[in-house]
Amino acid sequence: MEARRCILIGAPVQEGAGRPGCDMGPSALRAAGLREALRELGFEVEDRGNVTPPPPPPITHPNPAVKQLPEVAAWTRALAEAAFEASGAGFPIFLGGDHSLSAGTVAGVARHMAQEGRGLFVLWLDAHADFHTLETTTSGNLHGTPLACLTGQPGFTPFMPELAARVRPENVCMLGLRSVDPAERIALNEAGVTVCDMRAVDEEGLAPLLRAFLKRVAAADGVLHVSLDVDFLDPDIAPGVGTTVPGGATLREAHLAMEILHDSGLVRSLDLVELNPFLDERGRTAHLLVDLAASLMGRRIFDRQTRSFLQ
Ligand code: HAR
Ligand code: MN
Ligand code: MN
Ligand code: MN
Repeated sequence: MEARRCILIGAPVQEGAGRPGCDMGPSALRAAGLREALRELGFEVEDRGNVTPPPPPPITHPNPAVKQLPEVAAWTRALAEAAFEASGAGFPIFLGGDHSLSAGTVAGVARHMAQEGRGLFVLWLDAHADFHTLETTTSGNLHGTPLACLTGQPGFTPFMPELAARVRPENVCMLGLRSVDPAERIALNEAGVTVCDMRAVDEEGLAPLLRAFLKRVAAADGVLHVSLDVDFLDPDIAPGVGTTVPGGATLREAHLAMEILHDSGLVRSLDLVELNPFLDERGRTAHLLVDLAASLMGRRIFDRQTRSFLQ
């Protein structure tokens, strides 16, 4: 891939969320200056615009709670293709859109990395586990399912597009977790996903938890996809999301996570998801996401190694 090229891909998906508004996410992230922030860091930025999904396939699922499965399946197919193409050409940043989009983006990135012989690891920054299957979801909102789908949990075929490459559950780390449904708890107890809930963050600190995971990624010669759900953050600093859960990451914790991720050199792609501009306060959450993305991509003021200010 070209190391200094960022590729922006809009994914205005809202069919997976319980309330409308996430389809405005890509526009808000653009308006908040994502492209300009990346250019300032020295990246070439290619904005590929928004993905358009194919017509929804005629599918229904026996679980009557499930909502808008055909639409989400169509998005997944289109986004997996867009992500596969973009990962070969630069560092893709997927502008959501609700979190159901990650079933497609991560599958596409995983397919590219599999071709290069690199195992893909995923850092899931989220209040939620998003580990429901189509059978277990009770809300029926499919943004509660992508991590189960992309790790190949049972029952997604033949409803969702066949995965070209699945991510091993052992390669996934959830960080920021504080809202997990009963069925997700059962599935996660079996799955082998690394779980860092907010209590672990409180007791041990975010940095050592994240560093332990990054060490595993590096030891396996893997690469990392970061999926950042707005509700990972505390609602006091990030109100522009439909599923706020109190007690999330602070501004400093979130930036520190991004800075550590950048320093690792392991991150190859990023989802910015669940931003709902309709619920935001004067663009505050959109601006915060842009700042966090900039930290992940290398924004710094001081180099602690050389003890000098960066120009
Ligand atoms: N677990 C709940 C459900 O399935 C809430 C899922 C909410 N998911 C997101 N993304 N907002 O993390 O309905
Ligand atoms: Mn590549
Ligand atoms: Mn989520
Ligand atoms: Mn969430």
